[in-house]
Amino acid sequence: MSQETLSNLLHETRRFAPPPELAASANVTAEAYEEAAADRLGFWAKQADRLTWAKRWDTVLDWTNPPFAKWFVGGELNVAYNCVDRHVEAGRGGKVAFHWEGEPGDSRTITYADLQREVNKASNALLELGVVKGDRVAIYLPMIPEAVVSMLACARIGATHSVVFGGFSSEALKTRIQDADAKLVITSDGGYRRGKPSALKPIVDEAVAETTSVEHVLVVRRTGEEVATTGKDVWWHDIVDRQSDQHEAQPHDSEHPLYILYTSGTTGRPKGILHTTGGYLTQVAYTHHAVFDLKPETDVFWCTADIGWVTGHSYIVYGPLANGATSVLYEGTPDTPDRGRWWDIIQKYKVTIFYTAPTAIRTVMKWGDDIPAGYDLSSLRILGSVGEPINPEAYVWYREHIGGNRCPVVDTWWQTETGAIMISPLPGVTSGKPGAAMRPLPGIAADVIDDQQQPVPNGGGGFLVLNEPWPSMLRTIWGDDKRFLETYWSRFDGLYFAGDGAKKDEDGDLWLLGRVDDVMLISGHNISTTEVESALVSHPKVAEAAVTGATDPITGQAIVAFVIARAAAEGTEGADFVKELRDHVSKVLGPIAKPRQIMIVAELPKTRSGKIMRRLLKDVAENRSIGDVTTLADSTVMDLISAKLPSATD
Ligand code: 6R9
Repeated sequence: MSQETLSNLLHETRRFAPPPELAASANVTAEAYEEAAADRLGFWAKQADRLTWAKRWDTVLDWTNPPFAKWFVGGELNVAYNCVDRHVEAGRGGKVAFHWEGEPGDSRTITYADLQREVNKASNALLELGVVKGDRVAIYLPMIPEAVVSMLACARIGATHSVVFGGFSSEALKTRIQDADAKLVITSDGGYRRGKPSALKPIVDEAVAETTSVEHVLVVRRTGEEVATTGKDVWWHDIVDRQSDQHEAQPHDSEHPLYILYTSGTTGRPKGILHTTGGYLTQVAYTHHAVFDLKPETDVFWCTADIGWVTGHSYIVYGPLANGATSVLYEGTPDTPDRGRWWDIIQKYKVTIFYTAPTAIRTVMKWGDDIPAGYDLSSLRILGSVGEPINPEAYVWYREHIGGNRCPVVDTWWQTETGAIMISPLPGVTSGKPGAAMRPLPGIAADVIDDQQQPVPNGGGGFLVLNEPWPSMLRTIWGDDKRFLETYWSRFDGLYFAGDGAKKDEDGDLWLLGRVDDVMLISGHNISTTEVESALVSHPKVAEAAVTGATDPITGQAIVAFVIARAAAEGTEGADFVKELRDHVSKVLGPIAKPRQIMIVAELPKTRSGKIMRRLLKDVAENRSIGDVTTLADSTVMDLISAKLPSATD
């Protein structure tokens, strides 16, 4: 039996130092780590001063009743004022807040002054519809400016928003409306996706018909397609457009509920993650400033996430706007009208900071290097990654083919629950290691521990935990304190357990190894799916890989891999290729990690936010009927993979 909690098989020696000019003018230097270590709460108080408070707080942190934290106790502020009005008051009303790009090619330029008028009008419309402070509002919209305006209008009047991703079913929308007891739903006739209008309103009608709390449905006209109307409907252009563009923002308590965002994790009933006001805005503003080195005067920031995910909340809306940034907001998919669309947008708006997910990076890698090579991407200076571990090879590809070998890549680890980035390089400080999220940010305390709650030594792997409360932490699961305690605070005494495995390398830097539920037990060794996937992706013909453990009579579990080949690669079928890949993994990680079986597939099952659903692959690998596929982005993917099964054994 091995002593380790989680094996450390992958050894990566490449290093990328920060570009000297970037380091010389970086927003945050290495001193921030020392400063925060010397006085963590003082450090966060200083960051809270980036915001404009109507009433200053009395106490930075109240942790007398853990894990129920209160940050900036007694303080009062208005989030919308901080994100919009104060920039206009400072004379920056003419600055662009969003370059919005519709999928069909239409666009809108929205300045901070425009945003202020729109948010004020929407706030007045919500009030006319009877929404008051403390009410919940469900937002089910495509990536159009009204999505941002709706969120800010809620924040302004103190209504708590619950954004539901526009790709979710009416059933998912219904349960979220019910759980939050939403009074209003904001939606649109539809949005554009893959070159055609995609309707949303019928989905809302179906959901709302089965709920009792909703009084009105506010509908934005986006596609102009015919929609059925119900007695609850109000058109956005009928009610919002005629409102006054003046609205005086009232301050709200620092712990006032800002939003609920449902996260399903990999299994189980969705959890309504609750975020509040002062601490949340402090940490999203600080991390956006620090991790992306944002220079609001010159940068153009683009986060490709959907507004329905936490990444969209924190790094499209609240962080960038609190910092007065100029951002890109794009409605559609990366391959409409062709696979160059994202690079075209970067070229058009001269994007300087680009933040996306490993799944997207691996997809564009699969499509081929020649596509981004056809565009001018020289405006870029920093690249970010979020959502999954980034495989070293995908990181290096991203750095080279998108970043022209000049831009640091920041791999940012965080969760819906943490609200903001927690572990990440600092682009002007850290020498990046491909695949590593590196260190907790200044002011954040994280560690990797074993099952006895002891920190693992350098070189060891285990459970990622957060040792101290942080400003943007979730406050509870909406309506379910007990589940909040059980889910996050019960496994280790006094620590927040994130559900992820991680390792500390020889220098003590952190590498994320995926969800601990996915860890495989092979002949007594705990092997992470991430390391085997990264080894597969390091083969030049492989674009993407997903790995799962399947029951095995000899080794307990055996490794089964699903691989997508790069489009331009040749000889990617048949037993020879499979053998080549098995040998490759064995060479990179050691014979213990050699997959028993490899299937070459065209697609992998992913959640709508792009995370691989290994649970479903395990069903295939163990020849079971396939489990719940309702959270899959494309439910036909599993049929394709299952059909591969008979010929796939090596
Ligand atoms: C922001 C977001 C959270 C889970 C998290 C982890 C995975 C996110 C990661 C990462 C490795 C990174 N994750 N970022 N794993 N490296 N840089 O994605 O929130 O949708 O709640 O997912 O995503 O497993 O626990 P959310």
